[in-house]
Amino acid sequence: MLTPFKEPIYVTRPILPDLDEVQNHLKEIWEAKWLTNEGPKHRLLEEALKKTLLVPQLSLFNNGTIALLVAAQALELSGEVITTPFTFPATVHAMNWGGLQPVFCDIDPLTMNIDPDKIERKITPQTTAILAVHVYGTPCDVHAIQKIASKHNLKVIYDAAHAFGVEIDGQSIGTFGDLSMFSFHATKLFHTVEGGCLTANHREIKQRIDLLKNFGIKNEEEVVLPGINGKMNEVQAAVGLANLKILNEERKNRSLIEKTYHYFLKDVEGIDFVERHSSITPSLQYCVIRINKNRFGICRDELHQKLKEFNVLTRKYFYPLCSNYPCYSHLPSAHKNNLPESNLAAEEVLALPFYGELDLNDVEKICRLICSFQKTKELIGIS
Ligand code: T4K
Repeated sequence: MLTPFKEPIYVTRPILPDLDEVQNHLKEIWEAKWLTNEGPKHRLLEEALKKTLLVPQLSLFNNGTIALLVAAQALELSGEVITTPFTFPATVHAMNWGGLQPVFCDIDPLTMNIDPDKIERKITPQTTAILAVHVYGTPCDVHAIQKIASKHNLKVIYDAAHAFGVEIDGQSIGTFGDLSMFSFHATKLFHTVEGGCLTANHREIKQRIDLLKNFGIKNEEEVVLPGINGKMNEVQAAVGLANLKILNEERKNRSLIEKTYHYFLKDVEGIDFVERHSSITPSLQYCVIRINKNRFGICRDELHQKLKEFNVLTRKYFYPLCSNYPCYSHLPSAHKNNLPESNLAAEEVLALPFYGELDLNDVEKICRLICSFQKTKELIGIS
């Protein structure tokens, strides 16, 4: 007889570094009386992350959303930007705040990333960029996207909020396109409480980004660009430095949890995982399943609700779909007929509890619960 968990099991919990380690950093910050504006911790974290993410250029930010806003400014985008509706609101809102018109393109049903085969027909004389998202850390078809961008002289920004540490054949995900944005929000694999970064391949663009994130101030006498306040402070950077030390341990634990979910759920009728190619080094940011109502017997929303009754708080990332928000649903590209795969994915996805501290016995229990709700009762792998 399966009983509810006594305490809520959240979709994620933040990694927390050793408190003494953080306190040591804080002591140094207090002594230096240098709290923000590119202090020593900021510089250390920028260098450390360049090595961790294997990227030539990196600029830290106070959060990922501001980093996206600055990316659009840095690349001098205008007019229309082709993007995916299957993402967190920040992706599309950042373009809107930058005065850009989002044009929604449908996704590939397997990766749930923007479908390169559908991008070209969205291009108009006003299009200046493609903003693609590596959803759940699954890499976009970066080569196909670059081919289209080069052919039409478009910029490419990747929202890599979920893709910390992802590599394709050993190449960092942060080196594709013109710019990539990583989020370091508390719910991310690596975090700085709030935070983020932009990665780039060239020094000139980093210099422009660094001006833009500091109000465009070049020196005491010159303000050269219409910048914003995108700066990461020293306390955030300190948490980041401490978190880097526990990242590998977190990855190891998450890998075991992912394997456990796969072991119990992969053969269950009506449940599908996102497939991962062997050339990909994963982020282990999320563990997401898709529920096919006809095969599983109940729909995703019913499963989400039933799990909640057992204190398992899964999340429907990304429902509702951005193109269905009242602020975007009037756009011609937002019409449901143009976005069948995105609309279906938004109805079927469920992010399972996934964080290093999650007990493997609890993972097994969550799987047993999921199987117990299956109407067809084909409990493959679980008695
Ligand atoms: N692009 C994409 C594709 C993104 O996914 C995101 C952010 C962005 C851009 C923007 O990056 P940032 O500007 O945020 O750097 C969460 C995060 O707030 C958000 O950063 C993230 N994506 C999104 C996918 O997830 P919510 O609204 O689901 O967060 P919340 O507060 O409901 O937290 C989820 C669960 O995490 C809670 O139920 C419990 C746990 N939690 C959360 C926090 C904040 C904790 O245990 N401790 C905590 O401190 O958005």
